[in-house]
Amino acid sequence: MKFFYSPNACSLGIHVLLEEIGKPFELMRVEFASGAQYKEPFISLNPKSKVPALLRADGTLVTEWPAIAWYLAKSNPEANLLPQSIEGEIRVLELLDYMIATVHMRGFTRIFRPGNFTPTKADEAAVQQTGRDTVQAGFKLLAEALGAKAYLLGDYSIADAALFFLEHWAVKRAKLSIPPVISGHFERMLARPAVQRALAAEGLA
Ligand SMILES: N[C@@H](CCC(=O)N[C@@H](CS)C(=O)NCC(=O)O)C(=O)O
Repeated sequence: MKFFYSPNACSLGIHVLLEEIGKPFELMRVEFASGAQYKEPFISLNPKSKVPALLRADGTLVTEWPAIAWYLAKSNPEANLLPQSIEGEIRVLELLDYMIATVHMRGFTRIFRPGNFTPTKADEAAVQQTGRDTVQAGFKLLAEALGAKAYLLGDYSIADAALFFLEHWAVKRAKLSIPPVISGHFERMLARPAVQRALAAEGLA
């Protein structure tokens, strides 16, 4: 299996899940600095020009964070990365969609790539502020979802790996404050050997 990633991108969360599973995989770095995601050979493999992407042994590609995480959890049941009940599964899907489609794509992407949201340079600061507001509102809701539990669903699941990369971005990239219960979750994630291995492999430790 080949895992396409870029250091410090949202692929970090999938990297954590691959480390949790512990089976061999090949790390394929996509150099965003040189625009490799928009060039051959990557663009033929993934015309979406995005990471994460997972190339499986049968030659088929899986893209989109929630789909990759779901595939990894379902194909490695012994890793216990999903709740057993339908109720638990729909809550994971609900959280994943919110974290990726809203907090990442409508929040952090505005902060990191304001130029994607406006053609006018002078508007970029306002775009970034909207991004910060979206992220802060997101963490408030996620803090309520987490409550006093150690992990979002109680037991560790793929949803925690998504929350982890958002926390990492808030603290290390965007320098945003996060609610205390989210900080506690971040610390628990940082203590997991799989997280430490993923950070080290991406040069982020
Ligand atoms: N909807 C996609 C989003 C993936 C995404 O936005 N990835 C970013 C990195 S965090 C990317 O590859 N960006 C490259 C670019 O837009 O140039 C998913 O769920 O995987």
